[in-house]
Amino acid sequence: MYIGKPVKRIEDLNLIRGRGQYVDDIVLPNMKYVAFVRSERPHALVKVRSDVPFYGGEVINPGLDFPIVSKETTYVGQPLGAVVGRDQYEVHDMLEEVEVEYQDLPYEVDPRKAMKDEVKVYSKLDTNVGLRKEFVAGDPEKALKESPVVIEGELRNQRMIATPMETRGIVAWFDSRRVNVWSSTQSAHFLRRNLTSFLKTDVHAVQPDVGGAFGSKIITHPEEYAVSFLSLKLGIPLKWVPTRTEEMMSSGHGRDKSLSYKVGTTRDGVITALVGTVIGNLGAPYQDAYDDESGNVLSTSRMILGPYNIRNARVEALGVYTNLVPTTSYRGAGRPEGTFFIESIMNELSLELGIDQLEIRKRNVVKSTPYQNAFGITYDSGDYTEILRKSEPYYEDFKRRAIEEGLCVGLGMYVEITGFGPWETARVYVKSDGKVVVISGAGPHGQGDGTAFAQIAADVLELPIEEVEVQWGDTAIIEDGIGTWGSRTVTVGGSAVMQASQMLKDKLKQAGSKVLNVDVEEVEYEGGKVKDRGSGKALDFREVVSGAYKLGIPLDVTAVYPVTRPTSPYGIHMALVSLDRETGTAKVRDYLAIDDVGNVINPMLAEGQIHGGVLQGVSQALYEGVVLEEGRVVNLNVVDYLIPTAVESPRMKWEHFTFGVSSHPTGSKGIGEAGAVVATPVIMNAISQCLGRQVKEMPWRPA
Ligand code: MCN
Ligand code: MO
Repeated sequence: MYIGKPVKRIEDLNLIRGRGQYVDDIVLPNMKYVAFVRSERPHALVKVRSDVPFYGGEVINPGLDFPIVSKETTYVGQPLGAVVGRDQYEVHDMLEEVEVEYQDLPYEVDPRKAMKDEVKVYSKLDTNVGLRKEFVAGDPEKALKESPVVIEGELRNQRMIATPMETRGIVAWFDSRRVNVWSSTQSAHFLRRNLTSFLKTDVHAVQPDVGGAFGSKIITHPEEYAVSFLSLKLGIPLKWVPTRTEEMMSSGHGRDKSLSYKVGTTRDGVITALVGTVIGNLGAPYQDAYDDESGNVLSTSRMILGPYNIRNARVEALGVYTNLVPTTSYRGAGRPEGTFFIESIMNELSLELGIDQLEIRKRNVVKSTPYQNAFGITYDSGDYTEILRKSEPYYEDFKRRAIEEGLCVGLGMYVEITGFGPWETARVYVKSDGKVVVISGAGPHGQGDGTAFAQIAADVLELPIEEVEVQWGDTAIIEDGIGTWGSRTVTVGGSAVMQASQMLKDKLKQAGSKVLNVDVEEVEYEGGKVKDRGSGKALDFREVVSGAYKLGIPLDVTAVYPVTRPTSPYGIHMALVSLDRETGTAKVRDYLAIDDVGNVINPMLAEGQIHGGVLQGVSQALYEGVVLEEGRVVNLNVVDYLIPTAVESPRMKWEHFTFGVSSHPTGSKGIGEAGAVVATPVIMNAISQCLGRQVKEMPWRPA
């Protein structure tokens, strides 16, 4: 059995030997390069004069300002058009031959002001409010009035930049039949669907090796539309790879949400009512980004209730357009914001009422599952009280060390939603030499799901894992697919692999029985062998396979696994933090994650996800965040933006329990985002405990 074991990543041998193939490694004959002229103003009418061939919005999307601007730009960094040249050097020189005349228009980057519609962030909008929805349960106003304790305030979750190791990038080539694209993306299939409808031409999309994405490579970006279009128009292969600064100014930003709240409790800290308004800063009105981010604003609003039994609640969700780069999913996609809001509130209550942090959570936590929260989200399984109990000895130990060493303890609990639908595909086939090939319609890009798929297929087919090869990220090798996001891949994609492997096993049994000349009911499959129960005669795997080929029985199956409902991982994390009273510098001394993600397919991969996610969460609390000056982001490189390194990574420990599984065949729940969902409030709560008051803005920088 491989499931549940720390099998080493099958992905890594190539990558660590420098044999990965990323977009920028792809070179095609006669390939030319593309560079984009980008807006330098947050809101303006533009006129372009160019001494070199220039392809603007009027060429690519006549009459429209998205994906490429025709007339009116709505954020700094927005692509106004492209130039095409011999190499990266020539195209960047060519950019200097393009002159842009701006006629400035009033701009607004603050969603609270943009909501008033005094300034239209884009002239074709009727209102800057792009999304407005209310969630209500019980009678929150009455409950609030009757609450002996009421706290109120405003929490801000700052604008972030995903910043994966590899930037975006695309190569596009029209081969006279279809447009072939290689893109640093989270889904070849999603990209193919979008490009096909934009170009009205058949598209073959490939996701080569991808150096991370963290949500920023889900949507189809303006540059991907433009480069594909130009390759078709010019009939030559084209490549675009941005500089790091370009990437940071024009790839989707994340988070940027606030909550103003009123929360009522009993005297012993049981929440009786929650009333609030979530405002999400959508940035500019680019439809592809809106389709992604509006869902995140709603998810924040519905998940504000957290793992707590809150029955009287009203949350108004607002998504507001501004003159900033559009926001899109960033690791956790709405759940980190919701978790930050409710966990900050919990900690504030603990400080206000003088009730221990763990104790106040115990008093509010959901008592049994399945549980439907007041806004209709189902927490499918698990035992929330039990996980708090399990955390107690660790918490006591942290508290003792805090006193001894002059440190502070922060706590954060979370529940989230993973394993989104609508479906995922998997294809499994056997070559005539007996090698099994597994193909997924999802698009892992660093997580290691390929290894998990191999584990699953090897277990179902009862074969050594070395016999299984895993492929993904190519629309030509499997009919369709969804992608990798929302911590769905091992659960949804893995369940598809499980089903396809079972279907293949049935085929193998069928073929084996034909070769043995007995009824299929007479044979059993074990360890890759097909055995006739009556005579005891057995065929080994290779004999079954070659027999199947000779008899004309295809060993090639595809499963489409439909998702009936997502699943809810949950857990409790804690940190020991030091705060220098003179400089204000906070440091994370120790970090403990306790999670229940149902069945764990590969504990090494799962723990790795917690490490990465936690570091990103810690970094949101202490380092990262865009700095704005006059409508533009000014910290657009990894040094000024403060991307954490190994030095900033705290010592971490991971404990996991399985108090409940998901309803999917794998029984797993996602873990790809959990660390980033909860780590931020853990750190902010530790700092707040040090200070004796709740800090409501991030990052906590010494200044
Ligand atoms: N896993 C497991 N058992 C479980 C859950 C997960 O063994 N019960 C393992 C899986 O086998 C897989 C990994 O943990 O190797 C993550 O699986 P899963 O939780 O299904 O999440 P996804 O594969 O769908 O990954 C998406 C998630 C998201 S949404 C973001 S954002 C993110 C993240 O993954 N971006 C990442 N982690 C990232 N890690 C890397 N290296 N790069 C990114 O861009
Ligand atoms: Mo994601």
